[in-house]
Amino acid sequence: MQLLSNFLKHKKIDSELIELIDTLMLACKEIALQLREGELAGVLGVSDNTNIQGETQKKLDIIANEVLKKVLLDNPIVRGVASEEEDFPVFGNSDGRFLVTFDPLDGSSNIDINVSVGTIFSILEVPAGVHENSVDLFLQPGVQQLAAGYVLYGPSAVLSLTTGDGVNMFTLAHTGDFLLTHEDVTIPADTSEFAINMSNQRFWEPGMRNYIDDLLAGSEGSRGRNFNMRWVASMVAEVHRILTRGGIFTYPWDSREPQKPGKLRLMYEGNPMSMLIEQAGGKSSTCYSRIMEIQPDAIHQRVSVALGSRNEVDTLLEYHQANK
Ligand code: AHM
Ligand code: MG
Repeated sequence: MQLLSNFLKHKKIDSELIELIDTLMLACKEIALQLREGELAGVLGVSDNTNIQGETQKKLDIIANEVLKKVLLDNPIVRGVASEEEDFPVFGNSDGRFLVTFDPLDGSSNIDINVSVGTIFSILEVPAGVHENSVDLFLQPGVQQLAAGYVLYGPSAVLSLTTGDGVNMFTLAHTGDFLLTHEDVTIPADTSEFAINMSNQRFWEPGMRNYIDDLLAGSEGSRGRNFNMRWVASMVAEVHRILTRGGIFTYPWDSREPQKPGKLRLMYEGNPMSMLIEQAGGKSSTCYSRIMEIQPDAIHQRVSVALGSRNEVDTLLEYHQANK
């Protein structure tokens, strides 16, 4: 089995990008250790803090954020980082080449019940000739990502990574190394499995409501077959399932906060997950357009997300077109 860094060298990935991915994995290994200790390390439960989106931070949200920030900014190739848990980007070496955005611990409502969570990251390059540090450096569409991925902290810790040439998975071994365990991941184009928080049904647009109604009608409805449902409430776990066996995941716009496009964040969740899904042959959309082509105008911008098996996402888009 191949080591992550050897695999990337073999693929002729830029050596500084390999160094950055190694640095990220150093932080993720530390987070994996803290998660494994759980209650024993006194890291479960909520803190007294709220983040910029008004969510109460878990102790482990804060720990994971601090670990990633410190480890990344200690490396001079990093110009700056932007985190779901920080109000503003934080800058490091002014000559650094890379920008990293991350959700330190996605799905953190699962921490206290010992269910899978994950770290999601996206790597961008500092635009040429820009010397001033500002949030604008980060506001690049997803198509400009150099690399993206997540580490799922489940029964085993797994890195799913793309550098723009397919998706590969690496499992954290007891030696502390990430070893290649799944090469060239491909998502089946068709699926009979969907993931959505059904409790929000009454707040959805008609297109989404009609689409889900037809899935629930199963073999008696227009789709002519039965569909199964999964909802882990941890996007990393949902995307991992879809990369492994196909499926569709959506967190759509809903009428509770009509001015916001959805719950998930473009820079920390939407873009990196879209790059992984597209690189594995799947499709990712807001239900109307490609997520990775959105020009961001704010670092904590929200986005409506529908991603997974290509043909099923296309079907969902047709429902939205028909109900516009
Ligand atoms: P978080 O980044 O604050 O953890 O929120 C994102 C998570 C996703 O992982 C998951 O898909 C979704 O929120 C679950 O939402 P809900 O609580 O509505 O089920
Ligand atoms: Mg989060």
